[in-house]
Amino acid sequence: ELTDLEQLSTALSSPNGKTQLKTIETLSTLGSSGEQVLMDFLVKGDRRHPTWVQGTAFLKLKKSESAAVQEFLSREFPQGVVPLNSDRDVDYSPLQALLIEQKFLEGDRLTLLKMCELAGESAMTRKWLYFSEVNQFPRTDLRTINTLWLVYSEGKFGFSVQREIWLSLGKDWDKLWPKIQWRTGKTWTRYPSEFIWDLTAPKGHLPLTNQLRGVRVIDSLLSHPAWTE
Ligand code: UYC
Repeated sequence: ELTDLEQLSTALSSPNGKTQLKTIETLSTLGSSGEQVLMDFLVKGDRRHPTWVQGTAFLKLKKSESAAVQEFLSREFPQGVVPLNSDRDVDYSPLQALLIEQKFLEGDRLTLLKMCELAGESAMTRKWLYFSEVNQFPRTDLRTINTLWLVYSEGKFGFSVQREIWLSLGKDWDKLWPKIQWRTGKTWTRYPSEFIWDLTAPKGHLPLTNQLRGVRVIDSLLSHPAWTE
């Protein structure tokens, strides 16, 4: 016969995301025994490929007042749960820190700056991207940026989420914009005040790609081999 805690531990690996989210919620109301289940879950997980479930468990533990939990986190995950791989020596730790704090507006701005850094000096000065630079991005770096967004947003944000929605709409940009609330009717959503900078946003709302210069940059991002190879 399974104890309640064992059942909750098993439910963390349910194929149903809503069940997983509720289970983390429940465990976080059970004090140290619930926290222990969440810590075991993080230790057992695949650290090279963290999912948003691990990210959500990490964020819950981060809020704990227990010294044992905080020691565990600073020993096992001092910077967070996402490995910050880069083929061009870009440091994504400030981005990870902002997303852990759920500072999505600042994280969005830094995402653009980090992609400019990835593209090189001229993009860093320009502060915006050419689609041809995005095409040359290493898969490793785009995956790192995407995983950071995904893992600290309960799976809601990230280029791969936008890509899935875009594909489901037959790659029709005019259908994508209202779906992710970048446009309402004929009106573009105004940057930054009208965008939603928390998890109440619709799926795929963040990160933003400015459409002032057309769709080529977001097309390169969502068509990148990072998502298929
Ligand atoms: N902005 O409207 N956007 C900016 C978006 C458009 C404009 C930044 C997204 C439409 C100007 C980000 C949408 C438009 C600037 C975004 C959006 C427009 C600016 C900061 C919905 C007018 C000042 C980063 C599609 C009708 C900067 C950056 C400039 C900035 C994002 C205007 C992240 C998703 C077509 C004037 N907008 N942007 O790129 O470049 O500067 O002059 O998309």
